[in-house]
Amino acid sequence: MGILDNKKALIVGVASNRSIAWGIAEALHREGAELAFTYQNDKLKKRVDKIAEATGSSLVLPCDVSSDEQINAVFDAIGQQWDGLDIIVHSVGYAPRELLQGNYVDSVTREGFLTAMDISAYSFVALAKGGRELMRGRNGSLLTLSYLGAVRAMDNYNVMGVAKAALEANVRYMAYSLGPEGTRVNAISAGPIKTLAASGVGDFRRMLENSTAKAPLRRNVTQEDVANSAAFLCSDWARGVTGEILYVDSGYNIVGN
Ligand code: NAD
Ligand code: 0WE
Repeated sequence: MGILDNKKALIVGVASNRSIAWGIAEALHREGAELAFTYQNDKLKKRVDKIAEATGSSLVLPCDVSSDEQINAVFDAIGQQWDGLDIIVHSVGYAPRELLQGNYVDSVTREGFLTAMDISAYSFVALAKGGRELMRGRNGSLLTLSYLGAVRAMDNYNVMGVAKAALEANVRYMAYSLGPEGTRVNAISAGPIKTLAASGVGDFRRMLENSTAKAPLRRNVTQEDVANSAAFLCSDWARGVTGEILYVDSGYNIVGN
């Protein structure tokens, strides 16, 4: 007996065994969900195949979220295998690397800004659009991943902070829009975790040390911490929760000094 028995979930954003999406996939599987996965490109296919196998999934589909054709193809394929869909996990973010360092106003460009918005914010509602009919009327749950840089100006996070702010507003508007058909929409704002997306970041070790020193729990969060909260938000135990940003960050965000 798991809290996600009989639920069908699509996981978008696995790139390695350190990906937050990988941890979420394991937790959803543990709680009884049946899983489908997407991979961004052929380079990542093997890794995603591996976790799909580990979680008994045979639905592994290509999806670069900048392509509406690929998004539509994903839901066509799911519709052929499943009678509906209960959960979409969106764990995707990208901005050109040069924009994630130094002074924000110096480094930002029109093109980089639009890319960050497209991949990190628009893609969440694009997936919601694509999956809408499969999810309608099933008490479904959409979940995305955000970061504190959405609501605070933080060194180097720059244009990603602006994109995460748009993502969090997206959560609220999507919740308002899809609530009448029973679909909930939430985000987890996670503390820093060493993943591929974090490994390109200068000073990441300093950030981890800073959060262990300042966070109420005096430790960094793990993939498992985020994954267990994700399982809750996707489950019927969270039936009354929508439009919410849940901080899973050892309490770092509440500290005022
Ligand atoms: P990750 O590198 O493992 O995952 C990022 C994913 O985005 C990868 O799977 C990559 O394939 C995917 N992606 C990027 N561009 C894409 C595109 N065009 N089409 C399809 N997929 C694309 O890193 P992660 O840390 O697990 O990141 C997952 C999410 O968690 C991101 O939204 C990130 O902003 C968020 N987050 C991360 C941290 C952290 O410290 N690691 C903290 C808070 C929030
Ligand atoms: O959201 C993120 C990661 C976002 C990210 C990371 C990269 C690195 C490689 C988006 N795009 C790219 N593009 C690349 O080319 N996090 C919350 C992790 C993260 O990234 C930071 C952080 C933290 C924390 C960037 C600067 C400062 C802090």
